[in-house]
Amino acid sequence: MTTRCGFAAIVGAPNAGKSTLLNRLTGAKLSIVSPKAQTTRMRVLGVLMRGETQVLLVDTPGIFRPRRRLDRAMVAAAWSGATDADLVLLLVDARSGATEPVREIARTLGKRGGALWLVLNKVDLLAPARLLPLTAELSGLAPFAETFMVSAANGDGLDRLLDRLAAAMPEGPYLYPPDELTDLPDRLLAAELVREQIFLQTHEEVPYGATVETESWRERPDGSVRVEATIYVARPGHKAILIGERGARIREIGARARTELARLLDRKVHLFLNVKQRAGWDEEAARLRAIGLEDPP
Ligand SMILES: Nc1nc2c(ncn2[C@@H]2O[C@H](COP(=O)(O)OP(=O)(O)O)[C@@H](O)[C@H]2O)c(=O)[nH]1
Ligand SMILES: [Mg+2]
Repeated sequence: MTTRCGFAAIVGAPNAGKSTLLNRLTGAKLSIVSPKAQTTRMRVLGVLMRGETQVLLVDTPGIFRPRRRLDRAMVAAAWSGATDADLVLLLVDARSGATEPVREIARTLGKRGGALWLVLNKVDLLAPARLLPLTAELSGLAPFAETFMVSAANGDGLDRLLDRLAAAMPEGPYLYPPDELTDLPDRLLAAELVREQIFLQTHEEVPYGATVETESWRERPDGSVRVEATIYVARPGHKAILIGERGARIREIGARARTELARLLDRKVHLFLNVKQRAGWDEEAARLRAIGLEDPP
């Protein structure tokens, strides 16, 4: 039996729907999603099987102009995801269209060479007539070998995309066990699910100023797991917001994250959250490493 296996990286501007696409294609909530930009901070791998082919799909942080050390590490992780891949998918929010950041990413990808496909996402939100001019405009910026129009939200066009992806993978042995969904360690997954709730339940700078680390992970004899996680916030005011009135907010964050984690792990979870203030965590190499990022030079 000849097997195929390769890496396909999803890159694009923040909010294009990269994480939604990864989750939809793998059928699992691997990468956290929120309506806010820059939710994804690290590279997340999804393992997809299509016949005798293993597609290793890589979700990346959005590409934008970085300011903080954290932002630089996120953008560096996105570009390195693209560099290591056999194929790069530029995912574009078709409703926002060819914005200047999208054009810049397209031009950069075009110059780097390598196999490049264009995927227009969120086609559920706009009239089909707008898609052709957009395709033409973007195609002028980089040599896309193929173009797809999809909705990561409702699944339109994804079957064809997955078929083409599988056919494009090079021959080779599987790099991951076929029944594995991701390379993300459970501890990191737990921290990410807490961070997702922070993105969904708090506003303005609060989610951007917070990071989550799993401090302890204890298997219990009854098959459940006891997880303790710390949320670090950059500002004292943010701590009060996260905790909420009489602890209501942090309880709600914990309750929802626990439900999601229990579903993904398929076991009972006890989740305990602490909130600590730690000014400047987003400039600390150790904090970046803790969330799977390498410190950029
Ligand atoms: N209507 C619609 N919304 C989408 C689609 N794909 C993603 N979204 C929404 O766009 C927002 C950003 O999605 P996310 O996957 O976090 O984008 P990322 O920053 O590129 O990873 C979320 O609110 C998603 O629910 C789509 O195909 N259609
Ligand atoms: Mg994302």
